Amino acid sequence: MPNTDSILRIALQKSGRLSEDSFRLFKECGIKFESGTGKLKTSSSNFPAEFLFLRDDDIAGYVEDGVADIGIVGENVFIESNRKAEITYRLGFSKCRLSIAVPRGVDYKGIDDFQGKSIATSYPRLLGNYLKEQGVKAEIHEISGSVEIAPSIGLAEGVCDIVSSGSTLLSNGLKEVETIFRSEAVLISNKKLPKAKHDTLNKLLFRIKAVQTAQNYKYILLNAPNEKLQDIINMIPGMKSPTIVPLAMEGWSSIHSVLEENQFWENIEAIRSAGAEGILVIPIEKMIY
Ligand code: PRT
Ligand code: ZN
Repeated sequence: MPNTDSILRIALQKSGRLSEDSFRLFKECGIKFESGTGKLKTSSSNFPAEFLFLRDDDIAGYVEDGVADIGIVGENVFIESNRKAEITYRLGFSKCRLSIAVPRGVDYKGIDDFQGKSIATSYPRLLGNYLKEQGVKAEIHEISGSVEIAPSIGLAEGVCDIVSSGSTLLSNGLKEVETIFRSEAVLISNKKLPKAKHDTLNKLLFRIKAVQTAQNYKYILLNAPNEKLQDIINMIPGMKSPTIVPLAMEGWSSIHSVLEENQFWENIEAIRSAGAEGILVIPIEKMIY
């Protein structure tokens, strides 16, 4: 059993847009726990961690108060909450933007159009800061849901809401005119974590980084005639010292290397015309430098 002082209490969204990716992240980090059992709290069987499953709106407050040590939450919700906790790591999933939208038929010229008008939103703090920065005096109507219907029922001239694909705005006859904040899932931590818990957090971050680095890289294998080996190696940026293995077939070798996937695809046609065959691109689970 781990020393109880080092057990990290982790707050995750119980069910919603953050849950699946949050649960997957821990799984990929090799941290086992039961989810989806309806329990509100569970312990990991192989890592000093306890998990609390909550509404996303409650996570920042729990972390500020120290009921949870860390949590995963949308940056939009965290900033809006104004809770005091640290953003320790940006996770890159659940990306979205907070945007202002107006009815499609409106001839929008700029944010100054909102002087003396009103905007409905569930994000009064983020919107208020933005309007202040822009020097616009507009009324903010705070509503907790179905923001996008506000203009059609005469509640406000515009809305400020989360947008991902844009289809919700479209189907409500609205068009996006200003993006005021870009958000992604963030790992937040209590500001006064005791040393033992901090050490556990560092172990967790080490694993998260290893998983995320690995996702951008692939293990590449390809076969090539020996006289073309150097040409092919030169075509692949980042391939500094690949492993070259002779094949049973006379005059051919296999090249093995770890590459950033994008660099590889950019040159795939040239690599093939140079004579490469049997190309395999294999995912890497974890990568530790
Ligand atoms: O039940 P609980 O309170 O825990 O969850 P919730 O319903 O409050 O939040 P949830 O699960 O919907 O979202 C959690 C977090 O996911 C948000 O705080 C954002 O950081 C992030 N996220 C990413 C989104 C979206 N994409 C998103 N598309 N949150 C909400 N939406 C909604 C948006 O409000 C709008 O109604 O989806 C609609 C727009 O989507 P598009 O694709 O039509 O543009
Ligand atoms: Zn919520």
